[in-house]
Amino acid sequence: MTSPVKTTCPYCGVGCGVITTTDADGKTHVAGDPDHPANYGKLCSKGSALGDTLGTKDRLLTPRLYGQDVSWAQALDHVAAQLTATIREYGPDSVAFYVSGQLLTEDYYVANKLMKGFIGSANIDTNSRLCMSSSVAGHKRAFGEDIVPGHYDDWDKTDLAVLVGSNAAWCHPILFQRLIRNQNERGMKMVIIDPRRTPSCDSADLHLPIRPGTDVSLFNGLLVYLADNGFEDSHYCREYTRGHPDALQAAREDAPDLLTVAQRCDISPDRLEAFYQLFSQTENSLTIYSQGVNQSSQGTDKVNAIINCHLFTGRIGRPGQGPFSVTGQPNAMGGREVGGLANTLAAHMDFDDDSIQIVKEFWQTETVATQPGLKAIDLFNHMAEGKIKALWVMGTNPAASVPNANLVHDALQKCPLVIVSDCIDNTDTLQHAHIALPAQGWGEKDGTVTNSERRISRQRRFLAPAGQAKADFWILAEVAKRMGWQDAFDYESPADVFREYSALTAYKNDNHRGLNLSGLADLAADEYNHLSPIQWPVPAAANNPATAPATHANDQRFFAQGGYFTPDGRARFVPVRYIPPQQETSPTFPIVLNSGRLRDQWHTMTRTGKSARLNDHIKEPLLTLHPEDAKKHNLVSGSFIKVKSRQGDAILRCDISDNQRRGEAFMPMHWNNQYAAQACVAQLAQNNTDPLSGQPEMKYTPINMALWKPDWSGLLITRTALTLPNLSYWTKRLSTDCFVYQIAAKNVEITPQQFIDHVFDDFPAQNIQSVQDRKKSTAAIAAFHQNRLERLFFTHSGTVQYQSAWLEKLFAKEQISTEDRRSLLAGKSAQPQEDVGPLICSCFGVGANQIKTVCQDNPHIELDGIGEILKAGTNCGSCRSEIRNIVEKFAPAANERA
Ligand SMILES: Nc1nc2c(c(=O)[nH]1)N[C@H]1C(S)=C(S)[C@@H](COP(=O)(O)OP(=O)(O)OC[C@H]3O[C@@H](n4cnc5c(=O)[nH]c(N)nc54)[C@H](O)[C@@H]3O)O[C@H]1N2
Ligand SMILES: Nc1nc2c(c(=O)[nH]1)N[C@H]1C(S)=C(S)[C@@H](COP(=O)(O)OP(=O)(O)OC[C@H]3O[C@@H](n4cnc5c(=O)[nH]c(N)nc54)[C@H](O)[C@@H]3O)O[C@H]1N2
Ligand code: SF4
Ligand SMILES: [Mo]
Repeated sequence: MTSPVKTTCPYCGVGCGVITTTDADGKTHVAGDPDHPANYGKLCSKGSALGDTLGTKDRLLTPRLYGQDVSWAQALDHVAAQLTATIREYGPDSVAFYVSGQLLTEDYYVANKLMKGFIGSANIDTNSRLCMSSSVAGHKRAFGEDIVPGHYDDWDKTDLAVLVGSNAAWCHPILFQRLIRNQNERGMKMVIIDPRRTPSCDSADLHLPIRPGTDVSLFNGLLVYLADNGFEDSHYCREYTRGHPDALQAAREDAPDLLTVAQRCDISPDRLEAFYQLFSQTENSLTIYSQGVNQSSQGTDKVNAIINCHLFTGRIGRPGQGPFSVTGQPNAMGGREVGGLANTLAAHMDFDDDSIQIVKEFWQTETVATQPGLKAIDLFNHMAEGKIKALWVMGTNPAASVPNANLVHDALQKCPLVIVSDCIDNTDTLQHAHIALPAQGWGEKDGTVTNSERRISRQRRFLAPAGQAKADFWILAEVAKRMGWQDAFDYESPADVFREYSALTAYKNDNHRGLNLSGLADLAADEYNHLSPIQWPVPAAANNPATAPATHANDQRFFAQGGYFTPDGRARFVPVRYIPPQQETSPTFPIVLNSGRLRDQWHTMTRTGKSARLNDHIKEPLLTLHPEDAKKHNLVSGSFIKVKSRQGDAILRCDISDNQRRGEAFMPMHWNNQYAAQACVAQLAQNNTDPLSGQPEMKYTPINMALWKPDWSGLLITRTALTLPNLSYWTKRLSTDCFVYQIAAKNVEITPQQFIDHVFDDFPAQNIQSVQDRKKSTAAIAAFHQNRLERLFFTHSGTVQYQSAWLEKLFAKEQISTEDRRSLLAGKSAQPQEDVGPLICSCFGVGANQIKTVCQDNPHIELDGIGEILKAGTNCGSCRSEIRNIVEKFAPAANERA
């Protein structure tokens, strides 16, 4: 066993501390870090399963040039020469970087410096454009700088948490658990504003299922209510802000009274009033918001509508009070800090003359970019028009995540030079790469990340790099040196980069910028290595991080006494009015498609897709619909649906739930061309953007849909992954000892027999056993190697959804008994195994059917009783709301309690 290493979880912006140990067989164990102030020892289902995602399988192990493995020297020389030649021929703005909130701060800083300081273009943008840019723009408008005023301690101190467009139970699980604890222990109240009844709503005191996109009116109405009922903090407004009469005037025009707002938001006036009353009367209120706010054509206005209410009541920067934008990715915040967005220059400085001068001096360069570059959506649009000649993608998978992905595929196809740095060797984006560069992944790379509360934590190395994988900052610096900038990129370690970045935040700062890390600019290598999680600002005198306690105890809140970063030091109220979503529904596209996340998958599944237990939660991509919409379209649960938008189409299965509003559907963002035939939401989603932030409206795409009837369905389980022939429907899932494919097709594409011939052609006839029933159009085929099961296929005419749990378990056996063989082809188990149903608790592997059985046996059981019997829900707690739903449904006494 190696000695424990303290590092940070590479998934969400909560930024939990993790302790890893690696045993003699190379298996890594992860545990929550009890000293880390983001999580105090807890981890959610994804964090707990991090060990499953490591290893060299499916990794990109060597640099590749036009499909050929090459040495690093060859790859780097080629990249540098091609970029130089492109810039010489077409100018600096013909090249672009598209980077990621999953890079470390050090990587991000070097990428930004290379593009904006030396190539001399600002064409570096990041997937944070799709994620946080509306919050950034809203913060800048109101505060003069992109600053989250509060910190996680506020989640423990608040008396009212309002979650707007945030499904924190699944997306920020550890923070959500804090809210639940405060609800239980202190009677804190929780309100959720989300068109869907999400798993987070199971714990809410009040849910407002608003019409999508109407948040601005909801908060304008709140502002009016606060004004009319005497809740203005006139001292705060007078001393520290500017512009509230105009904002209030706009709010009155947009949201004159409760009834108008209730109608616009399509919720009951009673519920609306209950929310307004609760907010008004609760001084300690915290408004937490995420992608339901940001990913909107009016995202920035939504952010300011929220902030206006907090400024008006002076509820900002005090314990338990404030607007709180939660970040998505582990280093979304760090990327914003270094300046990775195309419309910022560096270290919270923009393209004004003073900032340009400061950055020029600091980087000692004459070629600093002087105006903003292309934001992500514009970047891919320009590329599709042939205007971008070279693109370098790092740490993101735009072909699967940027909306209107068909256009992104075209753009990548057209771009003469596509360089992709990734850890994985098979992503939708890598398929377009001329040059693929293997990057070190979590556990191999070394540097820092900043979480939602501005806390900088170390990600530390505890594994040797896979193959020849290198750190992203190293790859960038090597290319920069080869392009002729040896001195400016002469870094030996991430600590070198971090010191330089910290020094830039301090350079000529004079308290003009809240982002100030001067106290970290002189860290010795050892101090950097041992750096405890620390919140910025870190002014020089106040801190010696080498001796700082793990829980940095300063009160690191902003703005309780003004001190805004606007020219006059005052916050700005922003007048905002509701604007409907840009692409409206129409008779041809009558349904609104919403999209977002599932509990146990991370984005395009490149890592979580490698964990069998995470894949067990939701096994196929589903489109969730309201029962009436399903009925109208003749859909039942499990039916296939063909979905079309103005941008693209998809085929996926139907899931029916009255958690959806009528006329609205929800689709997870995770599946892509590596995991399904046609279930990538990015291909459907529209790419209209918020005019201020450039963030695309990914929660609102008009679609239509129709029942799709295959001629046959099938279930394929195989020990090794397969390349399937072209089919309308397939999904792929890694299970413990096998891969599971659900399949459906029309006979004109391929018949079951043709499919069988294709899939079993690598087995000699004597290794195959089959049973066919022509009358019923069913078949079952199994292939063995000696006595071990290698591949299984079942097919049936029409639409069938196979249960595969017990069949998957047969792949764990080294020998299959004769009896097992017979019954497996008959579709029955010889020794029937309990089908545990969909996995609810990934920490302890407990399925829905097991919980159901316990409920039926214990009619009086409550949520905690399930934990006592099955342990389900007692570790990370991410599944507690799902367990509660089952208890309410199947423990008969629950109805009496209700
Ligand atoms: N399990 C898991 N966790 C993650 C991630 C992951 O991939 N998987 N990704 C991380 C990242 S990068 C991010 S950005 C965060 C995202 O975290 P969240 O923003 O919480 O997650 P989403 O599911 O994208 O969307 C949130 C909610 O917005 C709602 N919504 C849609 N339209 C509107 C609207 O008009 N108004 C309001 N008020 N709500 C609306 C949706 O119904 C949805 O429930 O999650 C992070 N955490
Ligand atoms: N319809 C719809 N679309 C969405 C969203 C939505 O809610 N709805 N959400 C949007 C949001 S908020 C986000 S954040 C994006 C996320 O979208 P992406 O950023 O495209 O998603 P990931 O799967 O996280 O891609 C990260 C890639 O980087 C690789 N990688 C991981 N670590 C490293 C590293 O250290 N170095 C390098 N070089 N590579 C690495 C991974 O293997 C993976 O291929 O999706 C956006 N798209
Ligand atoms: S909440 Fe879960 S995914 Fe997010 S940082 Fe913590 S352990 Fe990782
Ligand atoms: Mo995100």
